[in-house]
Amino acid sequence: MIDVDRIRKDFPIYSKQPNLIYLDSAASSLKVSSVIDKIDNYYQTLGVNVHRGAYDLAYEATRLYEEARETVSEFIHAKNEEIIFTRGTTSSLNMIAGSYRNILKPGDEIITSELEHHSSLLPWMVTAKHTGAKLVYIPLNEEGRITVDAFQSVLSDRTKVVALTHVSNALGFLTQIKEITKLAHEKKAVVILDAAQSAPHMKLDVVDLDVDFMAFSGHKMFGPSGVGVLFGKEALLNLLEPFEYGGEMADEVYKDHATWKDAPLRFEAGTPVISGAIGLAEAIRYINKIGFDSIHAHTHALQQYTLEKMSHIEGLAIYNASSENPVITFNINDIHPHDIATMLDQYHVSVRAGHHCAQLVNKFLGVSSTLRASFHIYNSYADCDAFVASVIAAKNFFEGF
Ligand code: C6P
Repeated sequence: MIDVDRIRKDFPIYSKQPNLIYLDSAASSLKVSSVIDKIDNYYQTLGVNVHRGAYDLAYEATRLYEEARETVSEFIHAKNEEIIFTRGTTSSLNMIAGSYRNILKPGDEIITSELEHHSSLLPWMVTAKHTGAKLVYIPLNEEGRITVDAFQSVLSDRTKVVALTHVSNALGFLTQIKEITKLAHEKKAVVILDAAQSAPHMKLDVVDLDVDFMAFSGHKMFGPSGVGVLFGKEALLNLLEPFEYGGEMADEVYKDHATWKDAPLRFEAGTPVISGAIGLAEAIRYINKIGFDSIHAHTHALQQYTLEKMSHIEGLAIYNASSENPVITFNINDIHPHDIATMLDQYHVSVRAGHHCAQLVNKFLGVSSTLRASFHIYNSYADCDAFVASVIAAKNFFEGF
């Protein structure tokens, strides 16, 4: 059971913004004080580079950085060699799609979907253009979900890459990725999973899911912005060309050629995101302490409670009542979502409005934009009540014109 009053003491923003009703955690979660302290401590007591210096401070910074890698690898059941620290999900997915420009050939197929965030779609769209490979979309079902059957209908011997979202940021739907991966592997295709929205809400086990690559960001899971993770199976990573070239990723350098280290350093050219990695590891320790069962029970209950209250408001279109992630996506009659969001802000309610960097979802729904409320462990039933009251007030206000 989550005690929200107790949890809020871990998030310093609430002491500075006591009226805050934050329902935009799918964009970025609030930050936990132990993470902020850990980052502060690194800068206050170390602040030096890793993997380079032969002095105590450098050894300690390296120890903390590599300990962070171990925390991440345990979190998703990977090996340390399979964890690459990046700038975030976007950079992780761009790295992989970029490296496949050396591998894909005309006629090869990349399976994707209209549910993708632009960070999962656009890198592959550009890689397809560069290589002559073809983007193939899984037809979504009526509700907007990817089904295993629909995936199977587009899978073929030409499929080389399957790049899919685990949980849609716009609708919160969960993809049956384990089943999809099994089928993709029968065709010898690699599976790249965008776990930006699932990592903050559910246990991810890369051995169980068997995906080949996976990406997520620190800032959506109580950690810092500017850091993320690219997981890759060790054997595959070491077959890929490095994505960037520079410090600490080369083995031997000659005048006319060079050899590369193995993963993960092969893919971490230059000074890495040291404080970010250390902060992310602390965020993971915090999540482990709370536990995904409690996180899910609490946020699911808030989602159901809010959906029930919203069902009594006339003129509301809710697009994802069955969503597995705690996200409610909706519109109110013909009122523009940005007007509603601005009005909700008057009631200290923060939600996201727009296309959520997933324009194909809106095209699928036949709307130009939507409102999205998303929940996490610091949200209370009082937040839900205030949100619903503000939606009613905004609706009444705009309908009065
Ligand atoms: N979605 C949202 O409001 P970055 O920005 O690199 O940390 O994550 C990109 C990204 C990739 N995939 C999914 C499924 C995502 O949800 C996001 C980020 C935020 O929905 C900001 S656009």
